[in-house]
Amino acid sequence: MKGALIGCGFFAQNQLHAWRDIDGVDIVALCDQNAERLGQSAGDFGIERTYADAADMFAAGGFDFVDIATTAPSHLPLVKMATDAGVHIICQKPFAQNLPDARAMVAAAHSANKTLMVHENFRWQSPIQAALKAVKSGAIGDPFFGRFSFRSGYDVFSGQPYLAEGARFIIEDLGIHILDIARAFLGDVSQISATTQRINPNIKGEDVATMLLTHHGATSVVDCSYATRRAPETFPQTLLEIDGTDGTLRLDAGYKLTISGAQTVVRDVSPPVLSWAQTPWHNIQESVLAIQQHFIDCIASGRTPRTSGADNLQTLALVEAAYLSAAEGRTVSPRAL
Ligand code: NAD
Ligand code: 89Y
Repeated sequence: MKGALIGCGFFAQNQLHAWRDIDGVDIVALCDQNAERLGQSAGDFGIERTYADAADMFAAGGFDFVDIATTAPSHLPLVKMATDAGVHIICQKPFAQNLPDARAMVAAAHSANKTLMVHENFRWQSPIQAALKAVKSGAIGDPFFGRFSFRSGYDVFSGQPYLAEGARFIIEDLGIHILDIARAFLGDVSQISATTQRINPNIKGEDVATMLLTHHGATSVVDCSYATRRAPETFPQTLLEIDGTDGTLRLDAGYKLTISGAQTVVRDVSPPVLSWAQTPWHNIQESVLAIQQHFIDCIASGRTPRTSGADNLQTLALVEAAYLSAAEGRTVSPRAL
């Protein structure tokens, strides 16, 4: 399968490495408005066809799918170009700046009969997958409570300076992944209430968010912070506590998975460090390979990806509902948005 990639920035390097690791996939064209980044990535990955303008790349064609690795404002026009060109799409998160844009992209892919998947990769991290497998197998009975926690003091702004500049920060950038993990474990959400805080005075958006979610038959707390200085520093680990009718599951710092039912089993579920990965990012980097492999497998077998564009509407609605809840000091139903 031949692919093209748009946006050769900070995170796209992981996507390019992962594509190289997937059998039967060849990235044949690259696009970026920034000539330096475009040239650097083309050289590093040996890709000959390069474009400053995505419209020119789609007009030239010659690929089956496009990987959109740009930030959210460009997603709608780029997805529309892709559906007009009749190619499958894998698009970075946050999928859209608002729900109407996200719905328009899902509708465009549906009309073109093309696969549209979002890089909602945190649930694809192998420690999270190990925990999910245990819960879905019934190891702790029916889950009735979850805590999904991401707290760190890691400097994400040096690699991604735009994160300090937006009116929104942690829910839209990082909380989106943790809300998606909560959905993966406990299902969709009927109500959410949230508070936000800004602790770091040098950024515009919120860097702390605490959210209470009502699922069908379960309640969860999703707490996220980039203002937490602690030892050990756990970036970029999501820590879990799930209580079920027959036991509990915990994913603690250092990728330690404890399942307590009739007996207690403790496992090290540390993710592998891929040849091109760097700690502590290896956890995220491995999930990039896993999600991209899933995208290819789904296209080949005609299945809908688990983190499809349509599925991601639910996660995006939770993000919008969390901001609305925090702004208005009330509980919000994401289904009403
Ligand atoms: P970046 O700013 O480093 O790179 C984006 C690149 O896209 C830039 O080089 C820019 O010139 C290019 N670009 C933007 N619009 C374009 C257009 N219309 N045509 C061609 N090129 C265009 O950003 P980044 O840090 O790499 O982040 C990209 C996205 O990845 C963000 O949405 C971010 O949230 C997401 N991200 C995801 C994860 C994850 O784990 N899934 C991790 C980090 C970042
Ligand atoms: O952009 C974010 C993401 O998706 O994962 C971690 C991150 O790079 C910083 O919060």
